Amino acid sequence: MAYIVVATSNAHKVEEYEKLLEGQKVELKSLLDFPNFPGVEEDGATFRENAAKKALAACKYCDVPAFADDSGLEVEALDGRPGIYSSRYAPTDAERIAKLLGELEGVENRRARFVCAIAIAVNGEVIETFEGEVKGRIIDAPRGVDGFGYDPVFQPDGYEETFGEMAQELKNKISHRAVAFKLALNFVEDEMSVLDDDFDL
Ligand code: ITT
Repeated sequence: MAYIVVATSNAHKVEEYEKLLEGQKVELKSLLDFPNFPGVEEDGATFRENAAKKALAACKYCDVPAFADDSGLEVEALDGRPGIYSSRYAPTDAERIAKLLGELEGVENRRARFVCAIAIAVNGEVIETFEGEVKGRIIDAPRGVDGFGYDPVFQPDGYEETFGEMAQELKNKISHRAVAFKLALNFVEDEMSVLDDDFDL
């Protein structure tokens, strides 16, 4: 079966993409399957630029179609921080959450959004990028142990649960990643000719 590489070493992202790709005629591999992949410096100014860099590097290294996701949390009261620096904001998920709640202590405006940019690279070229978002708010103390990253403190609009409490199937319907991925999948289905003949998505 043809396979596609998602250019991430984040096992939680891989799990979400495996679910999002369920039922499609393609096998998903990730950089966890390519332990010697040299890595990419995420020095772009935007989610889209970083996603494009990651997708291109993986496509060239693995010699198959690849896509990458660069994602993060933008908090209104922090002028969009941590944004593209979400994974580098502090060393661990717990420290990132603690730092975020510390910065927001006493701050009334809790509005935030998750953003996900997905880039697709085929035959050594980035062919398209897509962006998805989910809006919500940052709560005062973590709730739930599911998901990853900032999930336990993010409550999406229209729901009582945080992403950390929500069933994965539901997060996978409404998340920034799900929205961007749907756009990417529609594009691939419409533009199948850009892919190899045996790439039967
Ligand atoms: P790769 O670059 O290998 O894909 P990464 O975790 O470093 O893995 P990013 O550079 O895209 O990925 O950083 C995304 C960070 O944003 C991630 O580490 C989380 O802290 C946060 N984030 C993104 N999507 C999230 C989600 O669905 N739930 C919670 N936090 C998320």
